Amino acid sequence: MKKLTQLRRHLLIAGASLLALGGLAGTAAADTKIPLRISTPAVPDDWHAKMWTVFKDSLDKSSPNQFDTQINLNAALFKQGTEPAAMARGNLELSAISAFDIAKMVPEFSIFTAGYVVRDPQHQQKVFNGPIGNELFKTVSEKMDVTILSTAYLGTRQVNLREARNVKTPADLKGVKLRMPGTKEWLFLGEAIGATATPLAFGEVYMGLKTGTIDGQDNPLPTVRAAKFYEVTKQLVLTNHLVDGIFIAISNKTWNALNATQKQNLKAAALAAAQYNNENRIKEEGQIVDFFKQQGLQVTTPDVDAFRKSVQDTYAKSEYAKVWPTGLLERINNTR
Ligand code: KDO
Repeated sequence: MKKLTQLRRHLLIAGASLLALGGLAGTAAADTKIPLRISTPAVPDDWHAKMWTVFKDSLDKSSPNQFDTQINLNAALFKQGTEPAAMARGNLELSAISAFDIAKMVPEFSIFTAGYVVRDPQHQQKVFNGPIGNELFKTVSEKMDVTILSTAYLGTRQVNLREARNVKTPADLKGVKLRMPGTKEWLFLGEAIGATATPLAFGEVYMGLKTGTIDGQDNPLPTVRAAKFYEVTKQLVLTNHLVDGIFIAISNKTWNALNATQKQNLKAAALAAAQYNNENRIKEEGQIVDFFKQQGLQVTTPDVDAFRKSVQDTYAKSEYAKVWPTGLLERINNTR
């Protein structure tokens, strides 16, 4: 009887040790996965939020058990605009950064923050997937310590007002407190279209519109839908003032530590994500106006040529244009 109890105790101890070993092995496997923390202010229902799931799925398929992809939306991990610094410090692996984020560190990139330079999403892809993109992305890597993997179309920015007004030219936006993201390049764009630009983080725009601390905001129409800005505004003015892009970028600390196959798979995942975003966003932009009309918004078309002329003149005379490399604007214009 005593022998039997002793045997049982031995068996129990052996079992417990095996379990512990199994647990350790499990932890070791998880620890060897390369963490890919992603941070974006995008709201879950927007295409450039959903594209990260496409990115994750693609990577899990091509490189099973190698990456631990963690998607953080709504600026839950890093505040809007602070992602590039976090990536350079090695506190964040991936994000989709704007031309405005890049222009802070690579001044010539401000050419893509200027209104009416990029013509449409196809033009955007040709510019960034060709020699211009290659040259500029090399400088981005050197100066910002991040590698751009693909270019996603954020959409064409439109003016969205809390109270309807007759807007034909930039002069008609005089005195309108238009929210822009909080950097001087963004504020300059808001002023260039004729408004009084005021900085506010994306996450605070809905409340700003609801309470009236701002008179309007600008964003692509799919974002106006996804972030529900249509609930607290009465008008969309189709200025088409910026064909906006965001760049899927990875910290060089992470990128340089990968082997060639991992790099290839990561690049493929970023291209798949951008393609998913681009196709869906372009399709939605083509049919979304009816949705806003059904929601009771006025959708009006201003004199876009007057906006284009005024905005292009404003940029041409600005400090920004002084640092644009000679011939770059022509090269962009001539990209077809
Ligand atoms: C915005 O704050 O208006 C903006 O559209 C700027 C973009 O660069 C990007 O940060 C975007 O917000 C967020 O991803 C939310 O859609």
